[in-house]
Amino acid sequence: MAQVPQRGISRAVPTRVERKDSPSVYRPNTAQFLLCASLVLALGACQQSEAPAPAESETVAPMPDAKPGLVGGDGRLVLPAVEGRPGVAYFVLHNGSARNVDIAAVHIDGVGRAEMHNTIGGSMKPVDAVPVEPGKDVTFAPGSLHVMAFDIDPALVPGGAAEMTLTFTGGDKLSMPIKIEAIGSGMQGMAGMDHEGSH
Ligand SMILES: [Cu+2]
Repeated sequence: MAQVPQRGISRAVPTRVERKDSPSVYRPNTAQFLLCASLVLALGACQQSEAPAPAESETVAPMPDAKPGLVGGDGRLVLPAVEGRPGVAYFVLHNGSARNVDIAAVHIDGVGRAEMHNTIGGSMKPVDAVPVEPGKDVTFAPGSLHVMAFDIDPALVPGGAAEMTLTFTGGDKLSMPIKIEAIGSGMQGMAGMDHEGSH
């Protein structure tokens, strides 16, 4: 007679394999991603997508520029003392081309809106375009030309970096890295400037 061997364990053991269908979401460094995205726009190819993130000790160096002869540098975004207020960004642009150029717009990744302003006689006014002659620099610095940064992403924190893109009249663009800084000793130039109510 056939004896069915009695297995020690008769209770049904679920053998279903836990298949978590949660996709393994790869979250690239947002700044890197945006940087790359900007480069795609600026260069037409993401040539540096494999490059590791720049070392933090590395000083801000001019990025490859899309518009020959134009070099941006010294970019920094100073965060407001109080979240929700506008920040201010500074940079230097060198026009090494043989032509006049006009900065028509500024974009900063992580910033909802960026406006070029000029401070004249203690008050500031929006600037539509900033001309730069061949061979000359234009410097955005406290007390003069500056970029007001509205609606700043809280992800932008002191010590971090972002990407700033200048758009020139005619549509050419130039991107450069900018350092994120806390408001500090270098900011006296903005003291007393009230950006509220005017925007
Ligand atoms: Cu301003």
